[in-house]
Amino acid sequence: MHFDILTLFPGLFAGVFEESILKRAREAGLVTIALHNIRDYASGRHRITDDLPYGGGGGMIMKPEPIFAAVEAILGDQLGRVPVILLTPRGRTFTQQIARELSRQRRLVLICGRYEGVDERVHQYLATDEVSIGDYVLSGGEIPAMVLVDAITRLIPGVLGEPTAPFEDSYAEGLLEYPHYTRPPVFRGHAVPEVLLSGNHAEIVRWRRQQALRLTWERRPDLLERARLTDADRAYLRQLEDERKS
Ligand code: 6GU
Repeated sequence: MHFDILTLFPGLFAGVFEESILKRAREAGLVTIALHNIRDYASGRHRITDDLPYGGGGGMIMKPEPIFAAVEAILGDQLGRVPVILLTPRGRTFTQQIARELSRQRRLVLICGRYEGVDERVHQYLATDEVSIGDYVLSGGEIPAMVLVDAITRLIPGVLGEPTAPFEDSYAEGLLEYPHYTRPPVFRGHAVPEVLLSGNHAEIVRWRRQQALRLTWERRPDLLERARLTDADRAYLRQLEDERKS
């Protein structure tokens, strides 16, 4: 996967791609990331990238010309064949499903908008997709772009050690994850659940599944509607409902 990230603040990305899984994915050649400063594509002595909004009002608006020029220069004859994603609060809300869909591309362009706004012509005639990472206000699309790169990279075959690992993650299965413990067996009087020390693998699998179901039922019952559930899962959830009533 190749990511082209267009931003007015390339410095914000320093470090994020240089540790842990992203670092290893890049070292293995599974992911390449190019940061492009939009200002380098602005014309004139001052290389201005924003301007006042037509119609008045506060805030500055990102001008269309430097953003179009950057995408056209970066993509060349690939223009029209690579998704161009604008990070903006009005985009579709990013989910694991969208991460999976985007991970199947070989190249993605990510445009980081600033919150005050991006000229509407960029939304309409340059972006092929618009993505938000949730219902809260950020100063710009840089952190959202990092979120996309991280979530998508984890799904690229070979990035995580074990090929099945991402599908065990909470949202892939549609449930929150079961609780994890490591040594020591008793920490400040709080013991690790007995079953995990029992060596009974079938019991451990059953306990973890039930814990995942209980956590999801308590905290994110909305997820249960789309989760893939077995008959045993449904029986356990009915038991939880009955316990709640009594
Ligand atoms: Cl993509 N941009 C901004 N500015 N704020 C956000 C966002 C994006 N997603 C959530 N909040």
